[in-house]
Amino acid sequence: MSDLTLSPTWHALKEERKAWKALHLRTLFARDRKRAERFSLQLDDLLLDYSKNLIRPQTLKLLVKLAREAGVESLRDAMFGGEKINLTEGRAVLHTALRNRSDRPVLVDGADVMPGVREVLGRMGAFVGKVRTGKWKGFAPRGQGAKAITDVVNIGIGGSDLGPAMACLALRPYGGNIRAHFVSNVDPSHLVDTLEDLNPATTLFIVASKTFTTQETLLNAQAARTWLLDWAGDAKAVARHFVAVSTNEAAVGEFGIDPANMFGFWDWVGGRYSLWSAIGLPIALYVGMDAFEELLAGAFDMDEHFRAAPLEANMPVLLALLGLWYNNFWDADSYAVLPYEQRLARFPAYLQQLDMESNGKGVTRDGRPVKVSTGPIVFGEPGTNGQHAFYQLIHQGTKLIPCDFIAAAESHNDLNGQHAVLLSNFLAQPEALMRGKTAAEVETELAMAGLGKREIKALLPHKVFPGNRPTNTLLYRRLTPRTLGRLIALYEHKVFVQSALWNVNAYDQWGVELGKQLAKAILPELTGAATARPGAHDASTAALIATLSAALRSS
Ligand code: G6Q
Repeated sequence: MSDLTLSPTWHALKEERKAWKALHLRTLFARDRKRAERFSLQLDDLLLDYSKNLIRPQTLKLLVKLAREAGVESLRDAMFGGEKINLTEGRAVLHTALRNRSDRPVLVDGADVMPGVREVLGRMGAFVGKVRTGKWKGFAPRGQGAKAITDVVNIGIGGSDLGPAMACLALRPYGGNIRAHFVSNVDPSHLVDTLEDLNPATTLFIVASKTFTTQETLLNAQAARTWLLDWAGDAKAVARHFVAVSTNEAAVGEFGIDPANMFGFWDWVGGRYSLWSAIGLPIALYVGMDAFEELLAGAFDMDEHFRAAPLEANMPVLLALLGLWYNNFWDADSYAVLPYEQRLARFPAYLQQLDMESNGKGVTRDGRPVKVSTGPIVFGEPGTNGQHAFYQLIHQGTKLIPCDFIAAAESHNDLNGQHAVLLSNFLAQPEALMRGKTAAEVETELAMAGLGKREIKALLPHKVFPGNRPTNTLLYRRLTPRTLGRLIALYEHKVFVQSALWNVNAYDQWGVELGKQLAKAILPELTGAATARPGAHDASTAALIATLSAALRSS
């Protein structure tokens, strides 16, 4: 792909940015009564209102033209078609095959992957059925009866944790008689605190690791096995209380988990895109297989939309282009995801990995340094909590932070009209960010409140809101499995489109390797099993190792 920044469209967008020095959204809304309608898009009950963005029709035209020039459509088709677009790992990228609800085959190296996908889904369904109905029993130590499973503990990290953990919290109203817990951190407190209230007789562990070599996961899994065996006193218990989700059958066997209790997936499923695979097993156990399949169906709805809708009416494409507009033409380094839905509390953390691990890249797909700013910093918290914390900076700070506001029209549990209060805030914040408050408005307000001239003069600059701060509003009827599937897939494809625009590989993550390598060298030095060769570390790291290794020895 040729350098996009050299294209006349890129240049025209720079000019368009200059024009915005004299534009304010408040005026544009006043001038164009149809603005909200013009800049909204609906997919079933999912509404994207992007009218409070710093765009006008010509801005959007240029952005869409840029997407065409970047070859977004052909790269999208290559991804869905099973081409090995993850160049540095030589892999296809087919999380979309995992939720392919059609009977279209999906070919990798000429072979259809769909029979394998369906086979694993079938095995998951059978297992989930047994566990949820109590037919799957835990181990029975001598003299005790076998008990049904009540608690599932997923042991996994990164892509093998964040998606399922986020989804289980989001889908709590669909949860049944099984509780789901997630242990990811190698910090022993995570496992210890989780096991504290659990009964080994009724606990099932899922060891979730694509590679089955991840240090944190294997250590936590070994500690969990010890906990189980301390109770059972018999290694046979492992087969009743441990299942694995992995692509590495040999390592699963070596760990002592019966391959019959392993659910597989494939190298063409990236970790952070894997919740649709058997990595979603804790979700299926928690909400049941039907609801899990609804989640897949929701993602499939978004896949179909993404494949077929013209770029100008394509939700993931629009979100991606708006993101690029701020990132590359407004120097916005970040964006905030603000779900007005407490159960989406882990959604920002999930998106953080999805976006920052995918597009936090400094070289192009062919290994040259990128010329423009790439993946943004993602952060967020549920509203209204965030309003009482960091929104100040978004309203009046010196940085431009585009925001995505997300909410459901209906709550699963309305309490004394609290949902309406939540929604009033959800509507007020984007309105405030867009409109701002002028000096004249502040002056009138303060005068009406009885303040004198001197007081008004002193307070006025603090009370002005510049406005013109961009937001997207995403609204759906209710947070169902299907809606959640659509929402996740929307952001997955948004991230993909941006990677195509920036010409970076969204599907590798070499940046996580160096720290792991160094930790491997430091561990024996910390425990005293090895001494660092002189000059192996900088003075700061060497002194910290000395302090901590002394602390470890004396504790
Ligand atoms: C995701 C990353 C990373 C990965 C974890 C866990 O895209 O590759 O977060 O998911 O490192 O890896 P395993 O599943 O192999 O244990």
